[in-house]
Amino acid sequence: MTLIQSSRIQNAALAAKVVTAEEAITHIQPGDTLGLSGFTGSGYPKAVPLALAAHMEAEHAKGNPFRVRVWTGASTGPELDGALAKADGIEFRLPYNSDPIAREKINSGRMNYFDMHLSQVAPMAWQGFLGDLDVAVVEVSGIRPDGALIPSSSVGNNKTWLDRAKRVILEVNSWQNPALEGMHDIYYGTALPPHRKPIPLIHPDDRIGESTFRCDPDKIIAIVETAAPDRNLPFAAPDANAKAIAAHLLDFLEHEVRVGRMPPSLLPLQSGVGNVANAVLTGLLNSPFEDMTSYTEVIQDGMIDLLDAGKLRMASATAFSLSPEAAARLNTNMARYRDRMILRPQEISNHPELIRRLGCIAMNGLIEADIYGNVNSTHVMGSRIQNGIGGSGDFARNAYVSIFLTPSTAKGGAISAIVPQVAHVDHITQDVQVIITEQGLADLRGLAPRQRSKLIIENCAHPDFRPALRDYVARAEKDSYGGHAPGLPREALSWHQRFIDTGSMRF
Ligand code: 0RQ
Repeated sequence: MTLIQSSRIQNAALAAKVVTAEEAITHIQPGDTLGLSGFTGSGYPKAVPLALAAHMEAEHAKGNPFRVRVWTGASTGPELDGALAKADGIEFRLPYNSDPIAREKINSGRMNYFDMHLSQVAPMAWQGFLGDLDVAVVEVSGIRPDGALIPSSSVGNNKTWLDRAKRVILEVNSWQNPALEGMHDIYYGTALPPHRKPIPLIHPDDRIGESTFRCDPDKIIAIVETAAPDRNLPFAAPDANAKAIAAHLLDFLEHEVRVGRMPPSLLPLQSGVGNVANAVLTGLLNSPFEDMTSYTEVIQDGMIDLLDAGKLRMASATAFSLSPEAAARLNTNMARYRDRMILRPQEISNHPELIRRLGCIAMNGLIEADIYGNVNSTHVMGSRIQNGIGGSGDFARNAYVSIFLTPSTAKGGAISAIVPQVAHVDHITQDVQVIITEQGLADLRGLAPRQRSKLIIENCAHPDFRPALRDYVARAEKDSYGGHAPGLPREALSWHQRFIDTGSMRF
């Protein structure tokens, strides 16, 4: 690879450390733990992981095992998770992953994966719970004359990786817009107990930190220059189900405003990943709400549309997750958006204290929910990981109101998203206040399990699956060991077993 030598590196001592990606990876040894930048397909290193994957493949061909432990912010891109997983180079990974090759390795038992709450990654690294961090590999968009690092299109755990790693490799990506400078808010006030203090953030648009990362220059062992785009996958256009889900959500929010439980500008919005979440944001475009804010983890296309329409006053997150079209729109007008967007470390964007204080409206997707309102966000049929819990737990538990959204069926109607009992639990019934499908909405607030089951079945389940669910509940209420949350253990997971055996949950 040739050296680019861009003007993005304005510090002479650091400019002298520019090398090729192939030279940079000589600082990475088998068994090392790497802290990599990257969150939902933005701001991840692109050249070093590719060079490392190629080197691993060459070593594996010679019979020399070369695998590393990988910590990231959340999902990255094919050049990182995809390439390293394909090379069989990841021994262990945390947290959220959406890469299909890595998913396959995890589900085949060849890659260890620790799926954890996104807000907890940095604190647990500081607490020493995760072991030592050998090398940070972090993409930045530039280096200032004083050596301060200008963050890229995601912040994620980069502050912690730069602080904790023994050695640091930087990628300076000149594809990233220089006008990103000033958008970030890097908070340096966190501490370990018993020295923790309240985080001084009262409104979603408060700035409480610095616009750049600090990094001891002596730890920076190599700098690689790149000019490569983020992953930026297109979103599916909202289908009829997504539009119906968005319409039910809008009805609910309008009702909450009418009865005085929310102000007319709502409360800070958190929107999960995926097509349904993005469709919901699009639905808010035609809502009566004005002057909205968001305190969330990713800024998706729908949020850019809301900003453009003047409906959203500002958006706080830790990363972008944009289609190529929205990324181009953002890049062309970055200076205009910069004052209305803030990117923060994920321990702050997802901090339970802040989510509770701000009163966020949490809106997340799910794999399946059960008749009592427990939610599985992660494991298909209880064992096959789809992505990971991501930030959904951070928000669901601490939100003002926690809403889950899903089509009522999956896989062409073969699977019911409403089941007698979830096969894996991510969000317990106490953290799930509203469930919405294209069929309708179940407002579970203040309801006992027997009341919840009726509402979820009648309002949310697909009509094809309602008779079997009603039958299950009727028999459970008669024959269950206990009457509080009636269930029939022998039958509770039989819907999943039927799918595994026949390819369908249908009777
Ligand atoms: O798989 O593409 O192979 O067909 O799951 O499902 O319907 O496209 O929905 O994109 O909104 O994702 C829960 C996965 C939903 C997401 C989940 C299959 C379905 C499809 C995607 P295919 P859809 P979405 C904060 C929030 C956890 C993290 C989170 C997610 C694929 O929302 O990862 O909330 N959430 N983070 O076919 C079998 C079922 C299924 C099913 C869906 N019941 N059985 N397969 N699928 N339901 C943001 C961050 O943390 C970064």
